[in-house]
Amino acid sequence: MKRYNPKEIEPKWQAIWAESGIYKAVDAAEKPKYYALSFFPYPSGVGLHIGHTRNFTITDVAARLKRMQGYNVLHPMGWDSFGLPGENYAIKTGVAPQITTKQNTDNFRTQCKKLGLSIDWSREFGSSDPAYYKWTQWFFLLLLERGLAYQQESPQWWCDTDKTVLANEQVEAGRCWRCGNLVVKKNLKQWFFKITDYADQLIEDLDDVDWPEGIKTMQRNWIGKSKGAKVTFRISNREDSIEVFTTRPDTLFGATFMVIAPEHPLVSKITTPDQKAAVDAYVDEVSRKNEIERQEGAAKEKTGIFTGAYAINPVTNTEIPIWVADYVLMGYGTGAIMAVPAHDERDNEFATTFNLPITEVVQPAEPVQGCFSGEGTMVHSGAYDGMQSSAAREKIVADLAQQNVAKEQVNYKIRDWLISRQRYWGAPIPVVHCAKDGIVPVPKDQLPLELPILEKFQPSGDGRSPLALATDWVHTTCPTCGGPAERETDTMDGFACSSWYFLRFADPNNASAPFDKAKSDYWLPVDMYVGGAEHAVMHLLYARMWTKVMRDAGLIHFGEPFKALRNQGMLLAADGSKISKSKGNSISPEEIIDQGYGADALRMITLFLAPFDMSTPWSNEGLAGVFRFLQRVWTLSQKFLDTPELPHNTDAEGQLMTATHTAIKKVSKDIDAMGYNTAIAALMQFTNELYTIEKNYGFAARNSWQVALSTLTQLLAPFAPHVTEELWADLGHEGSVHVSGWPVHDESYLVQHVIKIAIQVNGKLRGEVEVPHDATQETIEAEARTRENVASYVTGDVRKVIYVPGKILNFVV
Ligand code: ANZ
Repeated sequence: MKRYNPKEIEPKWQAIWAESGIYKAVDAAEKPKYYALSFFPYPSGVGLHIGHTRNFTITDVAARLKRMQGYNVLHPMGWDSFGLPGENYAIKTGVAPQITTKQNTDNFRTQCKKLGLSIDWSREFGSSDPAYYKWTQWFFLLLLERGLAYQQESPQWWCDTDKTVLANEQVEAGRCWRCGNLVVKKNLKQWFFKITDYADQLIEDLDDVDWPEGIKTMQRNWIGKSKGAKVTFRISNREDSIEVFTTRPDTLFGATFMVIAPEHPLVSKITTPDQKAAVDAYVDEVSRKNEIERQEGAAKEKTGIFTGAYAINPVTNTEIPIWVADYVLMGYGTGAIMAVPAHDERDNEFATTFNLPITEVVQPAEPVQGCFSGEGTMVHSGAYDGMQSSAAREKIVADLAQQNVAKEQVNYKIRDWLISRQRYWGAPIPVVHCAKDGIVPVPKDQLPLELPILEKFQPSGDGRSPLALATDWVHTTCPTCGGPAERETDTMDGFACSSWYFLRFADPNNASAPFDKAKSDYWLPVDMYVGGAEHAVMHLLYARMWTKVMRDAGLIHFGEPFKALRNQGMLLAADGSKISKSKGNSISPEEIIDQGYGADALRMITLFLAPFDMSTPWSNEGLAGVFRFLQRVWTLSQKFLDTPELPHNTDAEGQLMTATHTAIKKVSKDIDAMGYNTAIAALMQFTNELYTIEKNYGFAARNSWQVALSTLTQLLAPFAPHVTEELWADLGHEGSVHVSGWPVHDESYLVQHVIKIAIQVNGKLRGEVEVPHDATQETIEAEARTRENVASYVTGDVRKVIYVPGKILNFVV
């Protein structure tokens, strides 16, 4: 008998697939299209890790299923190949990132091929290829033309380790998302994309996409739209006034003090001489704290200082003190608040700490503990007393608007996207700076503006990128006036490159445009996008913005790039801890394949351990288990092929057909819904059933066996593409199993001949009877009464019998 040896069959089929081009996506074919995509992988020096394996396999199973179901499938792969690690490696070793990137992508490609992914390799590219970043630069210029890219000096997050600025989205709890070090604010001139112009659309269009709710919520919160009002407070005995942003103008009568941020420009102006020393000391103390200390401190206990100045509450006309405190942030709203300690938690803590007056102005319908921040009935609010707070909110703003004291205002938390980086290994920003003409775009026919090859990679040290050291490259002429000019030396963040790559796969080799509209119209949007959850507010937000810009520029017809999104869960080490290089608990996909388990078993175990979107520990036993399962499938087919014809047997035939069609139904339902682990479990059960039938009847009913084993092979094909391809050929089929069509079940084989009915008395379960599936109510009643446990409760008059066909019979006595 032929033995199962993945080392033999896997490379063989990979070569045949490459030769036949079976996974090539055909542009604009008649068939319906399906575009399945994994997140853009960064080709690191260590090669594929087990997380990639899970990610790529999920997408591959979806792609293979659709291909078998008759779709024209696009399943491409490319590399997010610009980025810091390549450059840091170059600093350490002197090897140019161009060289290491090529080595790493070669390695990634080889490893992906060993996984048996059904990728159209003819569409591969990397974001650091000049032929690709030419168009990233082209998009930069498009944004510039449309007023959506600008350079501005402002305080921004700076990472001292990576020696570059970071976008807000790349700072997590005050730390650099890459290296984990604390970041600092620096005043720097940087490039921004105006993502704020799209804030409303980015919220609204989330309703139209099939994404995990958690990611949608994170995006909504990050954009942070809040409706409220801007209210102006006059300062006593001064010309100046303070503007605040509040979401609760209805609580204005309860504003008993004001708080301004320590960085607020009014602090130095309004502080009275007797308070100056104390205020200066406080502001200085705060400025020394980093953002984390500030947030943590503000959560623990409120600190602050009185300025000595007073403002006039515009509705009560009373004087209220103005304080400085670090729980008010300069970067949000106006950097100043009206404090309503009766109804805002933070203001309440502050008032309690510093003994400031607390006035209730909104009464809850029912008494509540602590500070009430909900809606209720207005009290202590003059003419507004008795109104509902939500109605009073609008009325107060409308009334104050007449005196120019308040106006409606919408605020967003999101800030414009900072995209310039002081790093070498990225796409150069294609503009020059001219003393006469200012910022001048590099003419589009001169793109790509290629990165010069550098010998030294250290950042220049003056806050500029290493490109500043390439003086020959930096000094150029102004495209407008021809005079001397300097090139921009910042490069674009890698997130710019990954904001449109999914479109390039529709037309990867186009030299005259980023993509052909007919091709992108055909292939896009992406039908199924799969990757980790960590990009919730970075890549997934940026790509949505670029897509909307392209739509507005008439380049594409849709506004959302990813119709469906799924996040895979993490694979953890066997002990449940996170896999990390430093812990030395990595699991190497390539080693597992080479040890002899093969790619098919590896693919299956990454999906069998748990639902694909849940994190789960790795299991070597599990791996051995799925390998044994594949071996059992293999052995059964080989044994069948080696067994001579037996006399026909109708029982065997019936059982084979029921098992087969039950499996088709269950596996199809689960795999369609991406219930991969349960689909695999159903395949295992189907295989066990086949073994039982074989034990009882041998391979009698040969035609039915041929159908059963061929069906098993097809149902298993998306998960284990190599072994199924081999078995499909062995079972005598022409062509590839992967384009053989998807089996369809026939309900008539599934009729259960005996069914179980639960018997209840007065709604309580008292027993169960087994009857033919077409038994009448009378038969079931009679059968039930023969059971002692039922009979003992059914004494005397039966008032009613309720029958739920096929399920429950209930005696009401
Ligand atoms: C008075 C008030 C009364 C408020 C009340 C809330 C409840 P969101 O929803 O996040 O937009 N605020 C405004 N600017 C701030 C800043 N720079 N730093 C800290 N807090 C600031 O929050 C808006 C609310 O947060 C505003 O409404 C303001 O407090 C506070 F019962 O005004 B509120």
